[in-house]
Amino acid sequence: MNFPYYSVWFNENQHSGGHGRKLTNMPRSPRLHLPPTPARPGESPDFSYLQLSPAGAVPRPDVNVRARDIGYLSLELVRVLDDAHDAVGPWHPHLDAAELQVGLRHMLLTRIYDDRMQRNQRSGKITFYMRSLGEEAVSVAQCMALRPGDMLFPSYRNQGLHIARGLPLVDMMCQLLSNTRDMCKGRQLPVMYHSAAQRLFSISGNLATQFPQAVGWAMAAAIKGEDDLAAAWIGEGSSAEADFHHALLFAAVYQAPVILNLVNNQWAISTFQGYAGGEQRSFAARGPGYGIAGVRVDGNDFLAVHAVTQWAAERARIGAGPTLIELVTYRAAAHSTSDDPSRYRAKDDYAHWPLGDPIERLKAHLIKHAGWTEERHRSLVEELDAQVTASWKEAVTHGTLADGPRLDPDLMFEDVFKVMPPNLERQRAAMHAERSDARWRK
Ligand SMILES: Cc1ncc(C[n+]2csc(CCOP(=O)(O)OP(=O)(O)O)c2C)c(N)n1
Ligand SMILES: [Mg+2]
Repeated sequence: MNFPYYSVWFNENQHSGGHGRKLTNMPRSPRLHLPPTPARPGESPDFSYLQLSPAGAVPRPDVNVRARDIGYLSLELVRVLDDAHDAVGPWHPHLDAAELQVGLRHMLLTRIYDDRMQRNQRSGKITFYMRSLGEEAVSVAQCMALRPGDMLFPSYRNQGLHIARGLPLVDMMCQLLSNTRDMCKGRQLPVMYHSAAQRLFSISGNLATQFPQAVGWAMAAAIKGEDDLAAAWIGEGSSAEADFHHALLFAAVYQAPVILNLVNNQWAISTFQGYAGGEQRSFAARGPGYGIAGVRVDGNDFLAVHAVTQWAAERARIGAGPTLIELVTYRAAAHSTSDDPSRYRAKDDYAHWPLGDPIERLKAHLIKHAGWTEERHRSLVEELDAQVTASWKEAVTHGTLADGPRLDPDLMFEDVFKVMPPNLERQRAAMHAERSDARWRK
């Protein structure tokens, strides 16, 4: 089929980003609109579509405010760190220097871990990896603003949550290796960690399942009268799934103590966020539509992310209901080790991202206000680098892709059925027969 008008419409508007379109450019009869992607390979990075608010400019309402009275929070952008690296405005969380340094440490460890695992995949030591480069403040600041008893439902780009909750790196690496110490017993794609002890729910590769699961968990906590809350993370692309909407409806109706985090890193693999609905209105603005508080926050501003999460947590704990937080950030690296972003977006785009880098911004703030120095920073990087090296050395003693020890294949038949159905009994017997056959042939 040929759609001549649509391509004209697309070309005319592709650099406008959708916002502030002139009426003269609007079609005069119904037309299929294709959301524009701002910059393709070979073009200059273009972030003119991004709606920003100055640091310190957005008011901070009381935590018991009604969702319908704070629509502005879902359209503005809560920011604390300004361009001079000062913390300004009503959302300033006033964390002490020691706590901020812990935040910096977790973010740096996440980045160094990511970098090393990416290289391990490239040299064939693991099969697959996904980095969170540029998004470290989301997981780390949010985790630090929550309590250890709160239940977290992460996505595959939230390794900072596992690191900030204290899951040993060796455990995470053994999962990537699917070796004998893999907490998933070889049954999951690399990066799908979990930890019952740290209250980190299993990661699902089926996008957006985190939201209904977290809402259900929060409803149960409310029924039991507990004051632990649930927090979940999905990407902006995943919010196009029906699960997102079911979850918001249930959360609103039952006023579940839940924080629903939508990480808007602008991309869903090669698809720009406009196609998930970000062009006409912010993702956070979907909250008020359901009667849920919606807050749009600078996801690369550690202090703002911490403050907004703490606000939402307090709100949930006093029974004032759920919050939808849109964390505006940028996926600086490829989607995964199987992706090549130079095929679909502008080169050097991250260098032009208007909200900067979360680690660099917190570092600059600490240098200016909390006695941090380049020297201390360098030695912290060295220390964390050595920690990653030592952890990998230990992880491989539990098995690698090439060498044992290996997981017992019998494990694949366990943990699903209390009483094993006859077809699986037969398959297990066949496997045993084949394996003893193979041993006999040697
Ligand atoms: C239900 C479902 N549909 C499609 C996919 C394939 N898929 C995996 S990741 C991804 C992109 C998700 O983008 P986003 O939600 O923005 O998260 P991000 O990767 O940017 O963190 C897609 C389409 C999937 N895993 N599950
Ligand atoms: Mg995304």
